[in-house]
Amino acid sequence: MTSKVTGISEFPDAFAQQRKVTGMGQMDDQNDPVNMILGLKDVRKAAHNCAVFQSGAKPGRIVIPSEVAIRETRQIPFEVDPPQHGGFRELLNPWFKRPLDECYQARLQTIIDETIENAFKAESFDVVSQFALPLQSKALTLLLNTSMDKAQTWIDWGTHVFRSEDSDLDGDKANILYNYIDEQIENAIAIPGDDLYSVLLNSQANGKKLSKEEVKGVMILTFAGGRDTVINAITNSIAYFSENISDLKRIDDEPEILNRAVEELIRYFSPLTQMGRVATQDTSVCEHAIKADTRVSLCWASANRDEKVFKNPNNVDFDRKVNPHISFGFSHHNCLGATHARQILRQLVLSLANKVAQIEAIKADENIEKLGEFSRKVGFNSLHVSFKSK
Ligand code: EMZ
Repeated sequence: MTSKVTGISEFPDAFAQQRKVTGMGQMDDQNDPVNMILGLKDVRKAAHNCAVFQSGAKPGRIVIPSEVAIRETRQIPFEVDPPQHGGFRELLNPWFKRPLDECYQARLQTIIDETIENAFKAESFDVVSQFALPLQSKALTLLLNTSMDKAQTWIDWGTHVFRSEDSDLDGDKANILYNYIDEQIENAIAIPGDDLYSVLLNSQANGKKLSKEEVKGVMILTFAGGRDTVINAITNSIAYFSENISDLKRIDDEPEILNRAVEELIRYFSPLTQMGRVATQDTSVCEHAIKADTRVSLCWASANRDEKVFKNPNNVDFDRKVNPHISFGFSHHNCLGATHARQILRQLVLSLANKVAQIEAIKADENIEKLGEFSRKVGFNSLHVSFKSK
């Protein structure tokens, strides 16, 4: 079986040239320009220096594209600086580590098995809307500890809660999420349960009970942060294996390489291109002046291809033993949802390796991010494939 589309497993490094020449890139974003930090060492250093490069700026400003125009609620903990940040993480960490429980994993496996079974039944299907989005939404019911029937509403929202086909920042769409969360919070106040809303409403951080607005801030992040990122990681993995089926077979033969393989895929795809910070004072990065109250970005996608750190950075190498990628961020703000995301990918990739003999790609529409002078393939708007079972 030969694929009708080719090259879809390739995710070129959009930043190579600029990283080598100056280590910095520039882009405008709604008249609030961004100096992009491109090298791994520099990204780590800035991520660590949260006194100079803050996250607790105006809500929405550290996101690129900025969400200042469509969001007033501060997302917690990612738009909060230390020391308050630490108090929120302490509260949230145990909950977001639940994917390590066997019982959670068994429930996730049922969702994954059903998703793959449905894929076998279809002659062909769109991985983004018919595989990755439903899988991400159903898995989210486990993370929130809510009933599975909630997932259909979230599936209907589409891949991104703030972006639509017509607009990168869709205020009407964002309001659907905000209203939904407000309603769920009121329900949890009226009838407390054992879901994340109820748990947060009855919790304290930094010595104070969480306010409704703070609970909303955690919930917006939980819905938005792990959505297109997880969908991209799933879809891109399937695109990769469609052209590298021997790598999938290898995981079936040598399951002990699973975790290493998943980390390498996550490095290569870098599902979140970058995250911003706001400078609290005049400073410099790579001899480039950064003015107080302007934005920089920590460009994870570029850092993960840094040739000073990764040998053959543009190759997917399941034998890469040392892999200090920063796809889940770095330092204080490393991704709260990483355990959940990793668990989905590990169980999914292993199940595909066990069950799928061939993946034929039929039609692909790549999602190219335009970032000033850079164009980066981050995933797919749609990817039609067919699965052949073993
Ligand atoms: C924000 C962000 C978090 C933002 C870790 O990333 O993800 C983006 O997709 C959202 O639009 O609001 O949650």
